[in-house]
Amino acid sequence: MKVFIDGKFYPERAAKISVFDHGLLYGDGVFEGIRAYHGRVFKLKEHLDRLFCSAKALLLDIPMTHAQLTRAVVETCRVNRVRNGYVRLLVTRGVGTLGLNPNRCQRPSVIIIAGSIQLYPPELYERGMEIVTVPTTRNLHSAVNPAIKSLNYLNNILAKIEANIAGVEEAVMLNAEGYVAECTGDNLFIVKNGELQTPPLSAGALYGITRATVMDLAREAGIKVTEPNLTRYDLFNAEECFLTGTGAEIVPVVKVDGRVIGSGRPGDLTRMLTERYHALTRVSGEPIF
Ligand code: PXG
Repeated sequence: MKVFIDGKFYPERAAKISVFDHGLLYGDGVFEGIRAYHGRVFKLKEHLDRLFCSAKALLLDIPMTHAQLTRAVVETCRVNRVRNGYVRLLVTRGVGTLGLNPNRCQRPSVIIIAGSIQLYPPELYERGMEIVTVPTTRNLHSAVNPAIKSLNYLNNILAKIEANIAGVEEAVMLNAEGYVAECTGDNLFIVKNGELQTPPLSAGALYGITRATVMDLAREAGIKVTEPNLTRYDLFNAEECFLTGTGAEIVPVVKVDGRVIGSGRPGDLTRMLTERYHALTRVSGEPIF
């Protein structure tokens, strides 16, 4: 594997950054997780737009343009012969001193890794997943805004650990008001009266690119989509429930906090949207070869 660091490709073993990089010392930086399908980078423009928005919120100047990053991501897939895979793009604050002041950092670093990802076993997509609500709430907008895809993922990691302790793969995170926000690395949807519902971004969800894609696909199929505040009660009484994310794609959920959702099997609307999502990945994206 060859890793892109600041304009050059390095063999995996030589792909290293300084221990004085504030990305490591403080989690000061931003990232994107992107997928390639069938020789195309899926939704690359949307991922780069979100990367620039995350960086802007942190006053982090990305030392490359949108067009340069597009070329670099495609090139990283090409040199690694990744046609179906996963791209991790990071921008760190760069090398600084042992104090948290970012003004002491010389220049942000851009790192691009192209490899593969399999978050959950394939059977889980057939049978459906069990999830639980966890004690750790989603970050407040007034603290670290949950819209920022920063290198500091401890809020989500704590929730993931709590899910693991409960013996399940994924956690439902509520916000400080008790409304459903999202899961640790995925957005959450339910089906109610045949309509699709997902928490509003103001509830503390990431502006998920898979979320937006699924909402578009549902509307194209004539399904109404709304973004109301949701409580745990709404999840328990949903007809269907599923999660969306670049890594996870679309995961059916069949149990929440011990309550069986709908029939206890992946629902029809979930299956239909999954098929449409995979069909879209076959025809859309930035060509690699
Ligand atoms: N919420 C959070 C907190 C995320 O980190 C999503 C929602 C889904 O957003 P997208 O834009 O991907 O639909 C994410 C993204 C991983 C991994 O390694 C996690 C994500 C994406 C790719 C890989 O666990 N999370």
